[in-house]
Amino acid sequence: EGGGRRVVAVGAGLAGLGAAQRLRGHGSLRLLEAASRAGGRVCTRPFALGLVEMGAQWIHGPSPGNPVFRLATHYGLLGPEAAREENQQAEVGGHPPLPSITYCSLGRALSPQVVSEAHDLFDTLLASARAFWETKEPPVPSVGQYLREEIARRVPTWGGGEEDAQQLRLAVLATCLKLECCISGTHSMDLVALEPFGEYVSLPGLDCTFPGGYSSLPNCMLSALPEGTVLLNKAVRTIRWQGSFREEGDDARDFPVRVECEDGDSFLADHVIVTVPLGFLKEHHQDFFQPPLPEWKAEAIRHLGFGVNNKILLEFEQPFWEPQQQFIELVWEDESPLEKPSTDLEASWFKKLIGFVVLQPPEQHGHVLCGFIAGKESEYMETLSDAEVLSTMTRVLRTLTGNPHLPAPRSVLRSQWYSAPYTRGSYSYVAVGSSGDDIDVLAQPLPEDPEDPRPLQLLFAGEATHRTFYSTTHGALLSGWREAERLNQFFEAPSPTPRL
Ligand code: 6YU
Repeated sequence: EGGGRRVVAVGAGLAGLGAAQRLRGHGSLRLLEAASRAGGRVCTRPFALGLVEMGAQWIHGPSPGNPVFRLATHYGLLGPEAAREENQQAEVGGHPPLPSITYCSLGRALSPQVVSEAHDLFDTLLASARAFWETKEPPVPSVGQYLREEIARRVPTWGGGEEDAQQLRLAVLATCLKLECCISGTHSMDLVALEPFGEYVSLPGLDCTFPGGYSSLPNCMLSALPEGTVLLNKAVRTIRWQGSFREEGDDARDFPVRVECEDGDSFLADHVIVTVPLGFLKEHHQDFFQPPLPEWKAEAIRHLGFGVNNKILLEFEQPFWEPQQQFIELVWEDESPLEKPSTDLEASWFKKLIGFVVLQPPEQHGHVLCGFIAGKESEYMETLSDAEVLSTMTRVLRTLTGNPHLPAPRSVLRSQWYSAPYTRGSYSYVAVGSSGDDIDVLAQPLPEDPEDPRPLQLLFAGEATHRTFYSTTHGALLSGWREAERLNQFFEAPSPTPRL
C-alpha cells in the first residue's frame, strides 16, 4: 500500500505515465502535467485527410523485447503488418531501407548507382564508428570527425575517376551526415561522442507506426489510471526538497518535499518522480530544485547533449512522386562533408533539410510529405511564419525537381520543439565530453546518502535517463517503470528498526 506515502510525478509523457502504471498503491499518486494533454513528445495531430505525428513517429525495433511494442499490442493499437513474425525478426540496425528517389540541386534525379554507393559507404563507416564502444581507444573525440577523416581517406581511391561523380558522391554523403544529425537529434555529428556511440542499442524489427496515431498509446495508458490521478495544465515551478512541510490543519505528518506550481497550487510529497525533458532541466535546473541539485548531478545535465529535430509536413493536391517512392532525398551538389557548412541561417537554413518521407497509404493521409530538419537551422525554421516555410519549401522542390511549375503545397504544418517551453528540443544524445556514465548519474535518486532517514525524495526518469535506449519512446517507458519499481521495492521492504 505504500504506507500512505505520497508520490508526485512531474510530466505525463511515456515516462510519467509508465511510472503511474507500475506504481503499486495508486491512491497516493498525483501526476502533474504542464500541457493541456498527456503524451509529451508523443503528439498526434490531424492534418490533410488523416493524422500526423509531430513527435515520435515509429516504434523503433517492434519486437517482443520492446515494451512499447508489447504495450501497443496489448491495447490492440497496431496494424496486421506489425504483428507479423517476419516483421519482428528483421534486423535493420535502425535504418529501414525505403524505396527512394534522390533529387539534386542541378534539377534532376541522381543515378541510383551513385546514390547507393555513397549510402553503402556511409553505412559501413557508421558501423565502424559504433565499434569503438568499449573495445578500442577512439582516434578522435566525435563521430563527425571520425566520419570526415574516413571519407577524406577514401576519396582519392574512389573508382570512376570523373570529377563530377566524385563531387556528387561527396554531396550525397553530406546528406547522409545531415540524416544522422536528425537521428541523433543534434546540430552536428561533431558534437556526438565517438566512444559511447555504439552503446545505444537497436532492437530487431521493421519500424512501424500507429494506424490510429502514436497518441493512442498514452491515451490508453491515461484511461487505465484511476480518475483524478493526472492533473493537466499544472506546470511545476519549483520542487523544494530536504524540507519539513506540513499540511494546514494536520500537524501529525511531515513531508520532505513540496512541489509548487505556476498557478500557486502546491503538493506535499514523500517522493517525486521527475520526468521533465533534459532540455527543460538544462534551462531551469538551478531554480527548479531548491536546494539546487548537487554539482555532480548538475554536471551530467550540462554535459549530456539535447538537440533539435523537427518535422515539416506538406500537403499536395496531387503527388509529384511515383506511387512506389516512399522517401524523397535532397542533395545539394556543391556540398561536401569535407567542407564547413554555411553559417548564414537566413540564406541557407533549408539546405539542412534531408528530404521527405511519403506518408502511407495516401487513401488514409492524402498526399502528404514529412520533411526532417535538425540543428540550428531547425531552430531558425521555428522562428519563420508558416507562409515563409511553405514558400521556401516550394522553391526548394521546384529547384531540385527541375520543374519551375511544380504546384505549391496546399498546406503546411511543422513542429517547433525548440520553442516548446516544457521540452526545449527533441531528444538526448551522448555529447563529446560525456559518456553513458552521465546517463546513469542523471538517473540516480536523491539524496545520495543511503543512510539518509528520508530516502528517495527525488527520482529521475525520462528518455535521457536510459543508458542504452535514450532518445526513444521505449527508453522513456522503461525509465518510468524502473523508478516505479524502485519505489515499490522500497515500500515493500521490511521496515527498518526505527531510529531513536
Ligand atoms: C521513438 C520515434 N521520433 C521525433 C521527434 C521528437 C521525438 N522520439 P516527454 O517529453 O514525452 O514527457 C515529459 C513531460 O513533462 C511533457 O509532457 C512536458 O509537458 C512535461 N513537463 C515539462 N516540464 C514540466 C513542468 N515544469 N511541470 C509539469 N510538467 C512538465 N522516439 O521511439 N520513435 O520515431 C521518435 C521523434 C520530432 C521530438 C522523437 C522518437 C523521441 C520520443 O518522443 C521521446 O524519447 C519520448 O516520447 C520521451 O518521453 P518522456 O516521458 O521521457 O518525455 C547511436 C545512436 C543514436 C540515438 N538515437 C537513435 C534513435 C532516434 C530517435 N528517434 C527519433 C525519430 C523520431 C522521428
